[in-house]
Amino acid sequence: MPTNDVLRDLHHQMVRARVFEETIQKAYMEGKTPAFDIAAGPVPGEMHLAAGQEPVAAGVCAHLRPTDAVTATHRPHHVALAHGMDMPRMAAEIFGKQTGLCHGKGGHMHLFDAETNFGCSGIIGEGIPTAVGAALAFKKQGGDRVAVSFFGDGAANQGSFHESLNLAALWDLPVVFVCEDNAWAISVAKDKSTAIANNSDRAVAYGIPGVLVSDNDVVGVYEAAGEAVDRARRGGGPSLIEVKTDRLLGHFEGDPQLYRTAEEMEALRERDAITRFEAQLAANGVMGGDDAQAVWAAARAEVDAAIDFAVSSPYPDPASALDHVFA
Ligand SMILES: Cc1ncc(C[n+]2csc(CCOP(=O)(O)OP(=O)(O)O)c2C)c(N)n1
Repeated sequence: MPTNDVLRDLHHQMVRARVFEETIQKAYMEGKTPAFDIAAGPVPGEMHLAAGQEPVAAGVCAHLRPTDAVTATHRPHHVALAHGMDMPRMAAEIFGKQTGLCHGKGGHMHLFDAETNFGCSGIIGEGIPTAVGAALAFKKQGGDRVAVSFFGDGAANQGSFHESLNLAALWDLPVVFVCEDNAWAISVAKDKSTAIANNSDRAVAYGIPGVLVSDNDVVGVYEAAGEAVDRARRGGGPSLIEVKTDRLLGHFEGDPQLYRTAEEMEALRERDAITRFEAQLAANGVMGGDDAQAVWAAARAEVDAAIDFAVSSPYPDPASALDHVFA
């Protein structure tokens, strides 16, 4: 069982990610209604939020150092924050501002941060071989850095998943594969696209450990990831972890979600991982209700400051449009 300090830290990380997502959701919807106009408002383009999936990011990243490499997906905010990305520069990137991590040219799906060795992509399955490449470099350099790839259950049906696991196992690389199984790939239910129930079972095909965390429980993720990251650091090779998690919101903001019933959505909200964890912390005397409220208030202040920084930052100079662009 993690120490009380670790438990409080896991809670803090989940709360700040949730508050960030809720705040971005509001900013994103500004000016986009009544007829949904994806190009309108202060944050144009698509927006994929990860509310509900915080346990995966918090539980895994608690074991990482900024020198470890992390790749994530088109739904990257919870992972980026848990891995230590600077929140104001991340918010500025999402708002397309000059002060953003990529000077506003990447947007919310393309957050790159050399300081925390973080990258993500709108291309499904892209981050999996990229993490394997980082792990290969770490192994050749010596030392104990590890790479972690977060990806969705839909991505696990891409060839890049299988090719990556094969090479990582063959070369015994320090990499941890983390599948965030939220049961959906856009509007396609996992059981309509995937031959087996648990992607963790696919580890057997590559002779590596496969661990299933079946209930979106941050402590379960923390423990599974602790073992996998430790194994990778000690030269014990790759592992695959699958977490059954929950996507509380649509695939993208503006998604009418006609493929999910109101009852299903309500059931998801009722089993919200943060609320459940808070009840558990209170029952075990780790954190009372007032302490939890103080964490939410501090997260709101942190997120508001980051959004203010983003909103008040300038847009990039149009003359710089071709800077940092490779062709
Ligand atoms: C190579 C590629 N194919 C298709 C798409 C379109 N697409 C965007 S998100 C998505 C579903 C991804 O599902 P999953 O990997 O489960 O992640 P989740 O959205 O559930 O987090 C698809 C097919 C894409 N972006 N890239």
